[in-house]
Amino acid sequence: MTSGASNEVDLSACSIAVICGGVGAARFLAGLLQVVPADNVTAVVNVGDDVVLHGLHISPDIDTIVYTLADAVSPTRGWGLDGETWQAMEMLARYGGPDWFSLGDADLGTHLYRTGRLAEGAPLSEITSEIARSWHLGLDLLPVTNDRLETRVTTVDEGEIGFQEYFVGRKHDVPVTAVRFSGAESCSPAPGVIDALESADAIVIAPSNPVVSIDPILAVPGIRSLLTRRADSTVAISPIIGGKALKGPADRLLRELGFDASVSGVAHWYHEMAKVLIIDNADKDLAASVSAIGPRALVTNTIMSDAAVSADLARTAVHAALG
Ligand code: FO1
Repeated sequence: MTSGASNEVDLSACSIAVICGGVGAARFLAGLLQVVPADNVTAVVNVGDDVVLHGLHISPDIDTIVYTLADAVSPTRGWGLDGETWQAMEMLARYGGPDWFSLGDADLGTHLYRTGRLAEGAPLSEITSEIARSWHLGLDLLPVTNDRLETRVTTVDEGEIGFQEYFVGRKHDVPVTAVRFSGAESCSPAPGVIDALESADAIVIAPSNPVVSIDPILAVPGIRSLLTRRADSTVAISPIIGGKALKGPADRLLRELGFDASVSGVAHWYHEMAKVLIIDNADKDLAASVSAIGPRALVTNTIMSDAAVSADLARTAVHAALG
């Protein structure tokens, strides 16, 4: 266990790939872009949360990262746009249309654009880079695959439902017995994903939900074996702090699927593919048991309450991966 990495390496020359889910990953990327040039960074993003509603293709994890890095995200929700209006949803509700998944009027513009470009035959990766470019994000933003990949959740009382039906429709407040990623076995990594993960000096698994945000990415053929082969350059950040997830159902999903809802459970989850697991100060007493499971525990502040903490966490993670 070390209390932080030495800082002698010049990060401006390092290429970094980040395995990303939604809100936690977006905050981490915002910290990372304070400490390394954006064009050194590639984000490989989960698309298992994607959903087609009202005929529109919605990519929540991609959009959460775009809006966060563009400093346009709603600070209270962590997703969607700040200063949003909801007239389209109100009109939909007037007609009794499905309004359980809140799509703001400006946010709808993103889904209209993405859906229109998909209809023209553009791959999701091309559309995502068009969207990232229009917000001047600078980093490479890659969906893990351009193919269909859908996180499906089996609940005790209803059987298998879609991820957003679970996460939003039922407020992730129903017990889960299984999670699967429909389409995983036949999908392939999007252009640039394998190259980025093969060539990155450092790989960071962002503090996202291991079960439903990181695992869909690992389920894409070739990704898990690549990260396992490159474990020596890979660091994971625990999204579980003091046995709890800061946001979302990561703790209860780990428990419901038979893992400890703790940094030890996360260490088991990532032990093959990360040489270091960064855990929060709140879990310093568990560092020895994390290191005994596999990844070396590195204790620091992982609660990204402001830009400075996010930057420090990013700096610590990259130095640990390079170390
Ligand atoms: N999360 C909610 O809890 N309620 C919503 O109504 C909701 C709408 C929504 C619309 C666009 C978008 O990009 C994200 C949205 N999210 C909403 C978040 C979404 O469920 C994400 O998948 C989660 O944040 C998990 O990554």
